[in-house]
Amino acid sequence: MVQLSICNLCKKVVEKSIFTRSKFIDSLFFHAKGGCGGNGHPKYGGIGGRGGNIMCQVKPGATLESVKNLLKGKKLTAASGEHSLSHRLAGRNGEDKVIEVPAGITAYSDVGTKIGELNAEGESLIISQGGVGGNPQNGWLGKQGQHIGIRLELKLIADVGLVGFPNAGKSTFLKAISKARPKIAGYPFTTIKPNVGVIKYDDLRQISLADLPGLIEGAHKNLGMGHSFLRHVERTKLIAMIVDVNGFQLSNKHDYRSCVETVLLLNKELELYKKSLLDKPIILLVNKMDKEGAQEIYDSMRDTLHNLKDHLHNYPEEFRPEKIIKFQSIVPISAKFNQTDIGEVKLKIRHLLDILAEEEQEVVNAEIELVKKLKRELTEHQGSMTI
Ligand SMILES: Nc1nc2c(ncn2[C@@H]2O[C@H](COP(=O)(O)OP(=O)(O)OP(=O)(O)O)[C@@H](O)[C@H]2O)c(=O)[nH]1
Ligand SMILES: [Mg+2]
Repeated sequence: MVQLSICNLCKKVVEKSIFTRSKFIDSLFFHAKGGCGGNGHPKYGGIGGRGGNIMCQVKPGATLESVKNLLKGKKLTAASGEHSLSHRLAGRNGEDKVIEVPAGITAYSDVGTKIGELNAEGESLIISQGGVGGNPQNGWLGKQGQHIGIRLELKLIADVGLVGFPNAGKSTFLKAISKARPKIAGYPFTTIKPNVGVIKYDDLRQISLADLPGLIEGAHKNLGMGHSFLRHVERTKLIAMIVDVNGFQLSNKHDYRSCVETVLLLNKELELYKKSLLDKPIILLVNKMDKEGAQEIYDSMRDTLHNLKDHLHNYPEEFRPEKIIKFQSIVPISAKFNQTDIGEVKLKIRHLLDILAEEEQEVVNAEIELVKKLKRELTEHQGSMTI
């Protein structure tokens, strides 16, 4: 079992400081009620207006914080449909209520059913239906709108997700490779909310990179910041794991972990969160190579990092993941001091994403060919039937 011998008090302090400092919200729960349908007019056969729907729509700049401020803890209700009147038999529909949300939202009902996803600007989704207006089928009485508990979950949409223990240099790397200016400091949990930066290339190609709060051993047991931020890695195409060549120690109350051990433990935390994350291409960045003695340490573990599987037996049970990562690339870097290293990683990331895009295109092309073939066979079959 992967778990640090973290004392409860220490855990509480860590948790408290995270939640009191962090304003970032990546999930939100509220009640929504679609508008009531208007009544019909039995005498003249008039139909009541439909109640307004409640919908979410992607708007650049929107955040879940802005949604929370809009709701102020209240239930959201859309307008009722108009009754059918003798001078206007078709009652007007109630106005829809539109909540502006950031891209990357998944909406779930209170029983956990997925209602839908919103991933791009302009997309919208009805989360609570307005009631139908009164008509002959419902005895001319407008129906109540749908009353539902809604959970919105935000998953950042970035091409690359940075994963590592605290202090490994994730934010330093983000700063070096993009124009983002995240907070950097020599203590753990400096980053308490995800930051996204954009890597720009000379030919105007852009690749986005998300710097996530550090993981610690036992994140799957909700230690430190837990696994909650790993959800943002789910939508990335590539994972960049970053480790300190000198290893990691959360505090002097915790055990020291060597660089290879941190790699194995991160492998295990990713696996415990969601095994399928390990199907993504993953690169390993061994950071702080400018430090004294770093090259010797790197040389001594180089073979192990390239063939983790073959060296697993040298590590105790609690370090052994079931599915071991085979890194696409392992690059020693100094995120803080060596811009040449950063340039190399920049090219590698682009290259890997291009390969991935080509592979996806090949799958799409194969599917198109298959559909064409089936259509051809069907037409031939139909032809032979009519003879
Ligand atoms: N010598 C050296 N120090 C580095 C390098 N990269 C980062 N650091 C230092 O390591 C410390 C942690 O860097 P951060 O970038 O804040 O680390 P992080 O992984 O974002 O940490 P959290 O946000 O706490 O998870 C800072 O003091 C950095 O200056 C490097 O390449 N060489
Ligand atoms: Mg950071």
